[in-house]
Amino acid sequence: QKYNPDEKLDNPNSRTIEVLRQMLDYYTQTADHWRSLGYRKAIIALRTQPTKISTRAQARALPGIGERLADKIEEIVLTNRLRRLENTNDTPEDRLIQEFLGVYGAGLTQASKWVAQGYKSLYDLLERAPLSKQQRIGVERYSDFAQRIPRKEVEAHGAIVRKAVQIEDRDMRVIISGSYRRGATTCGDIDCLITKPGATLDQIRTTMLGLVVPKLFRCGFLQASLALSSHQDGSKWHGASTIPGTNLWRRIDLLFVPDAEIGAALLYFTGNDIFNRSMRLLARKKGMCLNQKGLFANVLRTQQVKLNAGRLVEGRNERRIFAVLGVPWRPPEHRIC
Ligand code: DCP
Ligand code: MG
Ligand code: MN
Repeated sequence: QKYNPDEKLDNPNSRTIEVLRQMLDYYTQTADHWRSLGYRKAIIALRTQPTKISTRAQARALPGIGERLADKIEEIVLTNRLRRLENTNDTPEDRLIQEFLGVYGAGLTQASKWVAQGYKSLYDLLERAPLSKQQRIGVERYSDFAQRIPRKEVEAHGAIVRKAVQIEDRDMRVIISGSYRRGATTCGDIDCLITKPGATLDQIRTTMLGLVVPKLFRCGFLQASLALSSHQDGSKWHGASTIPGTNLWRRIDLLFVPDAEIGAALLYFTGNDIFNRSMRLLARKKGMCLNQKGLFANVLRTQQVKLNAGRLVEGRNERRIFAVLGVPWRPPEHRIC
C-alpha cells in the first residue's frame, strides 16, 4: 500500500488520516468513485480538527461523515488499523491486480485484463504478453519506479534539466513542483514545471521538444519517453531519467506552462491531489472554475455540465487565486490532506 510520507505529523488525527488515505488509494485504484469521495470528505473534515476524534459520536458530528465512516474512524483509533484494509487484497487475484497496477501506465482495466488473460507475474508479462514499448519499460523498470527518490536526488535531476534548458534559452525557468515543493523528504517522481516570462505554450513546447529533450537523451540523462499528454494541447511530457554514473531509472514529468498561466499551473502541480480537489470544489461552490490554466468566473452550468469557459479572473498569480477564493494563503508544505 502507498503511504504518504509528507503527512503532517502535528495533526492529532494524523494516524487516522493515514489509514483513511490508504483506503482512499485503494478505492481510487479500483475506480470506486463513490467510496473515494466519501473517504476524501472524511479526510478533509478530520484534518481541520484541533482535537483527536476518537469515538463514532464525535466523528458523526463532523460534516460529510456518515454512520459507516464514523464506525471506521472509531475502529482505527481503537485498534490503530482498519480490518477492511487487510481484507481488500487478500485473494491472489486481488494481489496480482495490485501488483500489475504498479506498472507505469497500467490502469485498472489493463491490470484486470492481464489477470483475466492468465498472466501470473511480472516475469510472465515480460515473457508472454504483447506489451507496448511503454508497458515493457514499465515492467522492466518496475522496481526502479517503485522506489522513493531522496530529496537531494530530485534536486540533482532538476539541476540537470535546468542547465540544459538555460543553455538553449537563458530566460526559461525550471521549477521543481509536486511533492518536492511541498517539502517531502522523498518523492515518487520528479515534477519539473517549465516556463518563460512572456512566452506562449507553443514557444516553450517547441524549445523543449525540439531542442532540450533530444539533447538530454543524447547526453544519457533521459532514458525513455513514456507519454505526451494529448489533452491540454500536449503540455505534459512523461519519461525516465538517470543521474550519470548510477543505474536507477526515475520517473520524470515535464509540464510546459505559458507565462499567463504560471500561478494556476504552480497551484495544480504542487498539489497534493486531494488539496487540488478541495480547492476546485470550493471554486465550483462559488460559481467559478479552477483548473491548471486559471481561475474562471461566470461559468454557466446546467446539470453539472459546463456551458462556457467563463471569464479568466486569475492565472498568473498563485497567491491571488487563494485570495479571490477567500482562502487564507497556504504555503506548499501545508497543502496536504
Ligand atoms: N495532480 C492532481 N491530480 C492527479 C494527479 C496529479 O491534481 N490525479 C497534481 C497534484 C500533484 C501533482 O499533480 O501534486 C504532481 O503529481 P504526482 O503524481 O507527481 O504527485 P506528487 O508529486 O504529489 O506525489 P509523488 O511524490 O507521489 O510524486
Ligand atoms: Mg510527483
Ligand atoms: Mn508526477
